[in-house]
Amino acid sequence: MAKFPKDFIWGVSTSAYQIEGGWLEGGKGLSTWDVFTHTPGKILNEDKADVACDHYHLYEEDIILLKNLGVKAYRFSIAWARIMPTGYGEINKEGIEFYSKLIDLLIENNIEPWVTLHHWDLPSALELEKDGWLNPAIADYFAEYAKICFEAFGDRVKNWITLNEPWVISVLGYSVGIFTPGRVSTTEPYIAGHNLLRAHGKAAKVYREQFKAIQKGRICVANNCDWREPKTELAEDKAAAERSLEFLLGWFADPLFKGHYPESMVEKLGDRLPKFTEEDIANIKGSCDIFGLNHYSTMYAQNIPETTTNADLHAIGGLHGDDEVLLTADENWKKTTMDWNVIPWGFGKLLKWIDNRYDHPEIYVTENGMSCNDIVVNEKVNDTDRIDFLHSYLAELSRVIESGVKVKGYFVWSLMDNFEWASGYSKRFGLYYVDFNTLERIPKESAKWYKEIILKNEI
Ligand code: PNW
Repeated sequence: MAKFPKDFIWGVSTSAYQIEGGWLEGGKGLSTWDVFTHTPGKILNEDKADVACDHYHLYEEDIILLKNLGVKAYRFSIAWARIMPTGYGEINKEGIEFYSKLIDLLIENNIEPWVTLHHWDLPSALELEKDGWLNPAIADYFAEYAKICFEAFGDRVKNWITLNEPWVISVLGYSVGIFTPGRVSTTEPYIAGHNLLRAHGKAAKVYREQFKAIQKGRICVANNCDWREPKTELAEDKAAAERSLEFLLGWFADPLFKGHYPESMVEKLGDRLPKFTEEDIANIKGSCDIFGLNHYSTMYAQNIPETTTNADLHAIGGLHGDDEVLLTADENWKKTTMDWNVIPWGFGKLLKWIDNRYDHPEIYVTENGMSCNDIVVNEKVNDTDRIDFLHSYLAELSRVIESGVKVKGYFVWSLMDNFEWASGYSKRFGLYYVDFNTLERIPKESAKWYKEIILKNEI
């Protein structure tokens, strides 16, 4: 048994597009994900999130679920197109009112709102008219939107996450093309990534200069990172694992915490990696009050020859070859239904790597969780695999905290089953089971288990 620190923040996470529905309601504009899911061939089973969990109508019920879990914090995202239907210009009052009511109700129930400003659902007009994240001007549109949110909600919201997983937006959206805007390019991922950092920087500057002194909140990015374990003891494989982490997390966290891209990226990418202006650096460097981490899995890493093309890499099961690293898994490792490896020690190693590389930041695990084959039997979902997963990852987390790494909070992905992007409704991550026909929510065994952990504050 290990105790967690007294003020440890226990939470759960969701995102707007994955749970809200109400895609044409309340004055909302279309987002890129609305358009993408309505494009044949993009999503498994042609699933769409027009209704999703219908949280837009059922949010009061969902706050009761949160209350029943006993979480101290709830991380959700704001749909930019609900606040600004085209992403710029006109403000939609109904959208502001929706989130305002949600925030008030959370606070009434003693649940801290943790708000993500952008969890991938870019207003479609910004994509169509302005080239989305490829256009440097997006940073100003984002800062304007962020300012409206700070103004409307910042009296009550004290924890802001500007962006969710800029790596996923850049790589899955602009290199692999399985997420919006569905592009396949060797240069665009780095332009999009660059503009995502610039957008965060400008929004953070607005917060720092115009709101922070009065509102006294904190701001950060939620970056995703899995652990990379060297496949062998060979120096070249150890270097490959390090390089893989740099291309995954360092790409975004190095500029945010150190003010420049990792050397390995500068070297390997040459002219494909854009350069920051002095103004960019002033906005970006040191702009995060805390370190947000979404963590799911671990892979082995080994060096591959520089001559390997992306096509070669895809043929051997790789994703994105610019780091010249081959990722593999041990066939004995336990896997989730996403095919992600369950390796709790990788979580611990990653947290120590972050602590060391970024000079001991306060870390919040803004997402961690497992997709399982959940089924309802006699009104129960006996998700023992998920309980084992959460137990082992939290036990690892408590050891890491014990060793001095400053992890201050943990959010399970996710409160309830929801729309899992390109996988549609085929993957279930929730502590609550959602029947997508009746929209009924049923607590899984893991929900009861998590509630106990929160109550005892120990694992
Ligand atoms: C995250 N990867 O997505 C997102 O923040 C959530 O919206 C999502 O539902 C959750 O994790 C589960 O997938 C990721 O390829 C998608 O490494 C892909 C990756 C990582 C995270």
